[in-house]
Amino acid sequence: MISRRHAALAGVVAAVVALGTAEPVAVLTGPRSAPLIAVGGVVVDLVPEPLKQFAIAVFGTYDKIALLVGTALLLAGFAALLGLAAARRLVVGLAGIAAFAVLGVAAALTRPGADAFDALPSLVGAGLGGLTLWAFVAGPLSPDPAGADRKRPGQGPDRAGVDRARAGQGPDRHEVDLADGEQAGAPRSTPPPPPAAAAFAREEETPGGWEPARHDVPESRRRFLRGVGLLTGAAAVAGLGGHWLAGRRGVSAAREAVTLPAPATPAPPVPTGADLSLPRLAPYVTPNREFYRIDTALVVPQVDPVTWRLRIHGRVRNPIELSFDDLLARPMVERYVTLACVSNEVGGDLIGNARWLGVPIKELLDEADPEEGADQVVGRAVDGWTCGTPTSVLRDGRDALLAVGMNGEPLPVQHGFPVRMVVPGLYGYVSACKWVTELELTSFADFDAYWVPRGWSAQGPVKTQSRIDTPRARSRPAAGPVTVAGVAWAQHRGVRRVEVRVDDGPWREATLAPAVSTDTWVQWSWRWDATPGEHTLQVRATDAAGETQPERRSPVAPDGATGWHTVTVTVA
Ligand SMILES: Nc1nc2c(c(=O)[nH]1)N[C@H]1C(S)=C(S)[C@@H](COP(=O)(O)O)O[C@H]1N2
Ligand SMILES: [Mo]
Repeated sequence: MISRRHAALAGVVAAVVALGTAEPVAVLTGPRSAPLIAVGGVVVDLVPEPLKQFAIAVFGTYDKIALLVGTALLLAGFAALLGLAAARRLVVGLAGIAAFAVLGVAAALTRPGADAFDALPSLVGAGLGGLTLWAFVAGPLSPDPAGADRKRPGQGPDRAGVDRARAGQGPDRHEVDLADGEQAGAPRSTPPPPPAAAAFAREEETPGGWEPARHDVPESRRRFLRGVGLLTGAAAVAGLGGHWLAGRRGVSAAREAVTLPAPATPAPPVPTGADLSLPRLAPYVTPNREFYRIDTALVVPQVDPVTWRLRIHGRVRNPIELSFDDLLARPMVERYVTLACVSNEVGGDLIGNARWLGVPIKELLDEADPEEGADQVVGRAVDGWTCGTPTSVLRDGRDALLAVGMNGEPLPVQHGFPVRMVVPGLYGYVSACKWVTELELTSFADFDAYWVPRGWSAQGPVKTQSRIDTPRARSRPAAGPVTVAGVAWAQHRGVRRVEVRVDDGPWREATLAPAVSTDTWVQWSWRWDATPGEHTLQVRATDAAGETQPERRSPVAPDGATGWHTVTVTVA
């Protein structure tokens, strides 16, 4: 009979085999069909909003890794329990694996755009995982294989021989084993258990109605442990290799092959002085690799520009379908636009400014000719994610783009390659569809985009905000003149004024750096004569319409945080 520790280990190894062997299969069927990713994707779509907020708050943009690691740990726990169950009744363990297979298959098949082949990784993985569990618990790799050990000790001639051979080694054999360096890989039996444990072991062993020959255990245990090592190693190789292969099937090569056309209308140059270039102050233009990333995709969608198509359809008189080349052939405009996430807390960094190259969405919509009443344009991504943008906003003349370029490069894959939406003045969740393949004209009454049923507002204009970047909270600037600086934004309206105050004193007007347009954030600075002691700095911005940020703190849900960014420093 297999011990509890071994049974739990067998369960975990079976799970590792299941997940590892599913990976190479997923190379053929697509990374989203791998069980962990498929189930993780469902979890992302299903977890209650507060939990997701918590995850973003705690793990920031590492929330996905946290989710996968958490899922893996949870799975390991379940697998150990399944191993224990299997030791009592194998069918129970196998049924547990089958249940996980059903979960994996269901998750993979319900992902947007899935086909029947997506069931394969879970099925193959579960099959091999089940086989592994059987082999360890009741099959040839069992630390106490049924075939051999269900015989009474001393029954067979070879067994008797072993018993005899070992009998002479005396009671100290175990200690010899443990002390002998040369025996590193050799069977190790633990010292005789204390009486209580022995009783427990005995109890575990009784249901079979037999007593194992103690001297046989090292033989079969060695086989068991070797099996554990070999199968774990093989599953790891299969898993990592499959993962690596899947990565090679990605679109980074296709991305590198893209040559962006020159813009018909280049972006206005960044005015001198727009970037104060202060340490710790966010640069006016955010480099691509530092640009925040927020999306629901557990694996970054790999969209081949050769097969990419954009359909503009729904309530339009002229449905349009465009290829990537069609898009690139159109006159491109280039614009600086600051993108912000609705989940950005006061003082947070889920915001960035980039130079985007793309085709005005307005021109495409004008050609498609929306019907009256089609007040919502639903951007739909390859991964099924959707956002709903007011048709009026997309047609009011602002630089809403179907973007292909970001800061002079094709869009990074994480940021939506080959094509995404960028709409000045709206939070990303209602406007910035990455990996976009459809623009569907509908109405707000008829369709709720991804985040709306999850408690977020259907309308998401960016709220006026300001942030202190320097000095940092809890820093210790020296007494004397201190440059207080940060960024402020009110995309498409523009920032009129930024004010700073110290310790609830009078508001002082900060100096605004120039900006390219009202669609980007602006840097501000204010010279503070800092006196020793603890001080609280606060900032607030007023937009071009004269509206000042409210002091009242409101949470990010349902339509963006409000409140004044406040930092406390100790002047030395
Ligand atoms: N396909 C897809 N596009 C998406 C999202 C998503 O989850 N899936 N998230 C949106 C949100 S909430 C934001 S804030 C922006 C962020 O864009 P970035 O990752 O390029 O900064 O993308 C938007 N586009
Ligand atoms: Mo967002």
